[in-house]
Amino acid sequence: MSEELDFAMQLAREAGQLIFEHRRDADLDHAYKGGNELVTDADLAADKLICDSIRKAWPGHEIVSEESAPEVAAAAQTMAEPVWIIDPIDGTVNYAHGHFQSAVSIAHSVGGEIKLGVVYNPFMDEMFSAEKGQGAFLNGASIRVSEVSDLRRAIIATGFPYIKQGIEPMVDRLRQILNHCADIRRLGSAALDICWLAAGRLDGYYESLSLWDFAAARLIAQEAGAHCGNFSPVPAGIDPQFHCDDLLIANPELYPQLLKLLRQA
Ligand code: LIP
Repeated sequence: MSEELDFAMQLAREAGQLIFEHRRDADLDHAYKGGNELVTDADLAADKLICDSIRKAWPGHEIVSEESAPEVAAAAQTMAEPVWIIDPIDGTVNYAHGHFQSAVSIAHSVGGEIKLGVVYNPFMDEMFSAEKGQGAFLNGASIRVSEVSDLRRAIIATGFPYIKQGIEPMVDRLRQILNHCADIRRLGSAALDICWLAAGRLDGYYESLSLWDFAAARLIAQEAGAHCGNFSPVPAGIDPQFHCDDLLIANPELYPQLLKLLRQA
């Protein structure tokens, strides 16, 4: 295990403990970024803990964070210095409503490649982790994607943006999936959706996101044997590891079938 992965796992657990105790012991304060996107004081406290710890341990590294440095996400792929990509609470709406499907997500990119990812759900005490080329793990045990090959037996996860304008194409894609697959799940945390796919609990996933939502989980799924891509063209010069639009992640048997379905919608 690299020093960076050990650091990321310890930090994710520490931030997870903070958000767990914060919700247990205090009333949550919250606000709406841009009038739509929920953020709680726990998001901000966890973000501060994570970013302060990174700056102390890795002073020369860059940070992309949903709560304190979102504007540099687009540059993450080409940053010269190593970059930490942070979502202090993925599944903020779930967290604010007392649900248990929320996680701390930490990824580390070097030279334009995501080298490690950690996603920790403190409410289930589940630590998903991966380093490039080293496999994927849940609480230290190796995980693999499902072997479901028939769409009619497949459970597919997705999600929807905070702003609902222009949602019609998403409804059309949802109709396609419901007409051809066993069922859908909308669990409210992209990072955990993708990690559950890596662990074989889901068979496919699609959504458009922000980089911090998926940077860690996408590597975990890839290391667990998933095919990770996009169901619309990726612009020239953009590496799919950093491309936020129309993500599609599935086991290798289902990926081409889902790609065809989503493109036909
Ligand atoms: C959330 C994602 C979820 C998506 C939500 C939101 P947040 O991230 O994890 O999959 O559907 O719209 O983007 O805002 O909780 O970090």
